[in-house]
Amino acid sequence: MSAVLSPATDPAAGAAPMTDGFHLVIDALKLNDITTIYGLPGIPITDLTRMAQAEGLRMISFRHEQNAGHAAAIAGFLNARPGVCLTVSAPGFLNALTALANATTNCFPMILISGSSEREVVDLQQGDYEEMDQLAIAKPLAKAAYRVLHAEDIGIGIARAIRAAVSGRPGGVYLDLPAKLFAQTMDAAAGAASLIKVVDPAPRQIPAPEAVQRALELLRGAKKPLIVLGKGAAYARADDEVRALVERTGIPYLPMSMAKGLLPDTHELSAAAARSYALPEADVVLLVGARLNWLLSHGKGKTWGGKHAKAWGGQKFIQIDISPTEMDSNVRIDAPVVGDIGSCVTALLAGIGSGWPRPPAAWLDALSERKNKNIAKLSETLAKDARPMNFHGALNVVRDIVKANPDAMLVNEGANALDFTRSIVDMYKPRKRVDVGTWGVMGIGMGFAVAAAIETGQPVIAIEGDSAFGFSGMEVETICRYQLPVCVVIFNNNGVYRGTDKNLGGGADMAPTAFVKDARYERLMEAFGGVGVYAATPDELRRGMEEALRSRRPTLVNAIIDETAGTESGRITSLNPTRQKTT
Ligand code: ADP
Ligand code: TZD
Repeated sequence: MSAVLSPATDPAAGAAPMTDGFHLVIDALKLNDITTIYGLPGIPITDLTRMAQAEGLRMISFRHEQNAGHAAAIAGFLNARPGVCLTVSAPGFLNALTALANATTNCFPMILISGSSEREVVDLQQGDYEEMDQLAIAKPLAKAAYRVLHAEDIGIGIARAIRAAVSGRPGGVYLDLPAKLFAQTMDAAAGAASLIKVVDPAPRQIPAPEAVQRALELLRGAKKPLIVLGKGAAYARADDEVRALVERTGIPYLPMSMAKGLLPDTHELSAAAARSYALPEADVVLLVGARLNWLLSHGKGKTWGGKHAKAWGGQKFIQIDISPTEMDSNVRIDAPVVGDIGSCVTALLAGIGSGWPRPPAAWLDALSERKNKNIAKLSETLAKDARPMNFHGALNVVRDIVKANPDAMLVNEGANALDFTRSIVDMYKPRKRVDVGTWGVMGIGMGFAVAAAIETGQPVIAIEGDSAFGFSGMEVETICRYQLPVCVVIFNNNGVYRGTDKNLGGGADMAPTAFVKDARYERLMEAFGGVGVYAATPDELRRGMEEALRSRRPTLVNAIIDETAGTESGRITSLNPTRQKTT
């Protein structure tokens, strides 16, 4: 417990030591094992950032709050503890809101702490410096939002924020700290006593035995069972249990993108390479920490059993999730199992025992056949050494490098750069892949890369579309400043999706999707003392990445990709509204 002496007290005269709002915030975070703050200083939190550093917290200072927010959110995902982002009022707060909302959407535990202006002035709308009713604005974007007005309530405010962020379904929490709070003083002993070390912040939630029985019965009767692993399963850190569930039942599984590596992608029961066959054919699907949202075509239509539904009554779903209201959100869930994944899978395993019958050979063989065919086809495509380099040529290199460095973190954003990387680059260990998630949001790249390096100590490879990189590119300075082992690889095809679009009006402006041609992105990294690499061939890319991983120096590889490669919106072209005929 740190304490400052109030200037008003004279220790010699025996007056009690005092503390203040600044130190109570810092002490409350430290008491709850929060060791790092991601943020950007300014009024009224500049001194808080300095004092936090003085008190042994790591203060990672960014160039834009959105990136600090994304860093905090992914730190939350990687640690299953809230990541903390600290910003100034109004504009700084607003800059971080995309990250807060993205954290809530993706179920990442995060706390956004923003300084704010004086309540009296804000509420009367008298025009304070950076005036804004931040709490009201944050509420619909956060799982919970709180404001602390009195120093003696800081401990409670931080405890509530921590519990709200990590208990049940994790999410983003907003904590509003008005400027005046920081300077409030109170007796140091009373201050210490007001702080709370949160006991069991994310309590286990044990599933009901009858829910487990219902699920087991359904699974036992399946002819073509399938397990879908989502990022909730990665977050839950029940790696051994999830692996045992797959291996003891022998049921094939599909990993969602951030669940890749929970079991190695090369596992014989991975059905990833036969996804488009497995989803519509499966008769019983066990969802583990994955929502039936757009990423899984809402559990219906031709991606699923739609075309056969009439013949065999449609697919049956078992869903494991901590959120009871997730059930039936898109289609009927026949066997909901509500609880934390560790407890739910453990309960299922107890019922499965050791003599669980393997799924019918016909199902396993049909999947293997498709899988082997698709893998062989992919190997052929990857082996082609196209000039100019295309996504496959470049990803053949990235795939080898990730295989040789399975502990490295992989950050991934873009459209084609995302979709191709997800399907081509195998992951070998849990929680190594972090990406655009549920929203498909651009701009997570450098924030995620910074936090991935800081939180894991491992080298980070960020595979970025050239458009995607632009949303957070200035943070290469942050990467250089903290000397982080981050290797950014930009798949540079001169534009959003591709670089070949023309102005349909025939004017001098470039098309909305086209960028400056042959931009030298690698020089951005050189500007701050990092290593820049220009790579026009797979060999140059390989050498650049290998050296970056060896040296652990901040590196940016500008990988030149054929500007005609790729498709509009990558694999989600179908979501683009199409122009209607008007005549
Ligand atoms: P993906 O995008 O990988 O399919 P989603 O983000 O859609 O994954 O789903 C993650 C799900 O995991 C959410 O519904 C969330 O409630 C759930 N979840 C998160 N943590 C846990 C946990 N510890 N136990 C059970 N469910 C969890
Ligand atoms: N803005 C935000 C915040 N998120 C978005 N997803 C988009 C805009 C729209 N968008 C995509 O969905 S992908 C993408 C944008 C702008 C960039 C695609 O181009 P890229 O990748 O260069 O990053 P590829 O590999 O060239 O397709």
